[in-house]
Amino acid sequence: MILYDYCRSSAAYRVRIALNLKEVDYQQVPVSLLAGEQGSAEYLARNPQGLIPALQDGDLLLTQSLAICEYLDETCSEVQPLLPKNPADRAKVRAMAQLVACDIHPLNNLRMLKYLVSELGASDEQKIQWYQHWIYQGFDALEQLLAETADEYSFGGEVTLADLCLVPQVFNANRFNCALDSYPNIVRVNANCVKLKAFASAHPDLQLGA
Ligand SMILES: N[C@@H](CCC(=O)N[C@@H](CS)C(=O)NCC(=O)O)C(=O)O
Repeated sequence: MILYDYCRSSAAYRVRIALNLKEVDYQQVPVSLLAGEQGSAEYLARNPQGLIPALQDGDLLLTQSLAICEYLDETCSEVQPLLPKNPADRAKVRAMAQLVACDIHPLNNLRMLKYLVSELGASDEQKIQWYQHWIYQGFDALEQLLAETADEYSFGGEVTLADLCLVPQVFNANRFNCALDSYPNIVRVNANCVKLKAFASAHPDLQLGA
């Protein structure tokens, strides 16, 4: 498989963790967000949204990190399931994953931050305030959900899709100096996950182009 990737893309970070957990051999092709390569004609042919990641599996080209993670889960179902078996539990795990991927991350995406600064004239300080605001609002809710479901990981004692979203979001929160003291469940789950090899080797600092 080929992952069109960027080291600090948190959506790609989710997929790197999934590929590692599933023990899939894959090749990384870096697409630099800093250089704007996501907007090149070559990349737009792979993902018309101009967003990273995209995953190529033979002739199949997939976009959207959660869709890719679920594809990997279904096609490599014998290794480390990412979703519980029970429908109610699956819905809870997906809700935590989507809280991060659909309701925090898009508000703090690069194109959003660029628009705030270049089109709406936000200062650097306002940009950081915006970024932290949406993290805190999302983490307030996630912390409450985790209080019900978390043990070692977001949903009990097994790694799930929720953890694949939580860890990159905590990485972003730390990059933007968010105070995480009032989120003991988030901090604990993150610390447990990053000890695992699949998470550790997906870390942004260890990727091509980092
Ligand atoms: N919902 C998409 C989001 C993908 C996304 O926003 N990727 C970011 C990097 S984390 C990106 O490519 N941003 C480019 C930009 O904002 O111009 C997914 O989960 O794959």
